[in-house]
Amino acid sequence: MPGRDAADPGGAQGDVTPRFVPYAPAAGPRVADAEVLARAQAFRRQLETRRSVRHFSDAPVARAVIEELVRAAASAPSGAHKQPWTFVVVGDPALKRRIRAAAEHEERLSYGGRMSEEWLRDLAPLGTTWEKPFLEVAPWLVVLFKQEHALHPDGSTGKHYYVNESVGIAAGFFIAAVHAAGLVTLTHTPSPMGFLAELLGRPRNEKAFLLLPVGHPAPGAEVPDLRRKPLAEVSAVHE
Ligand code: IYR
Repeated sequence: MPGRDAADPGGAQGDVTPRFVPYAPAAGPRVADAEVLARAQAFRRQLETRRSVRHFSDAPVARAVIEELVRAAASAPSGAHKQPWTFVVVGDPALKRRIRAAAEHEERLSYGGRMSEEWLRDLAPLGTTWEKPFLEVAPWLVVLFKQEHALHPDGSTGKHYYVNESVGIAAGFFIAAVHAAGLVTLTHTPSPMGFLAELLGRPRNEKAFLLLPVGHPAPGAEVPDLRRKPLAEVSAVHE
C-alpha cells in the first residue's frame, strides 16, 4: 500500500486509501453574510409552518414523489457512512388495512393501560386515541427500519455505528422533504412495533423505527394549538 509501512499506526484503516473529490459548492463564490442570514431565515420560516398532521386526504400521490422524498432522506449523514436504513413504502390498500389493524390492536392495549397516567395526561393536548384511520386513508405509509447491523447477500454480517442517531437524522430529512413538497406526515410509533417487520417480511437485522404516513392534508384538517419553546429556552450560547 503506497505510503504505508510497518510503523504506520493506521491499523485496519490502512487497508483503504481515502479518496477525496471537490466539495461542489466550494467551487462557487462564497455566500455573502447577508445572503447567509436571508437563506437561514427563509428556511427556518418554511420549517416553522410544518406540523404533524393526523387528518389525511385519500387523494393519490405519485410514487415518483415518494421516491424523491426517500432519496432526500437517504442523503442524510450516517455513522461511518453505513446508511443503516431501509424505507419500506406501502401503497397496497390490503396491506395498509392489515398494518392499521395490527397497530390499533397494540394502541388499544397501550391507551387502555400500558401507558402511565402521566403519559396519558401529557398526550391529552394532542387529542390522540388508539384509533388510527390515517393508516388506511393516507395514500402511502413509509415504514422506516433501522439496520442494527449489515446483513450481506452471503449471510455474513458487518457493524453499523450510531444507528439511532443516523436513522433519526434521516427521518428528520424525510419529514422536511415531505413538508417542502407541500404534503404532510407524522411520526407514528405504534408500540411495540414488531408486527411491522413481520407483516413486511423484513430481514432479521432490521427493526421498525418509525411509521410515516404521507399524503395531502384532509380539507379543513386541524392540528392541536401548540406553542414552540422560544430560542432562549432551547439554547445556550458561549460566544
Ligand atoms: N404511539 C401512540 C401514543 C403517542 C405517544 C407519543 I410520546 C406521542 O407524541 C403521540 C402519541 C400514538 O401514536 O397514538
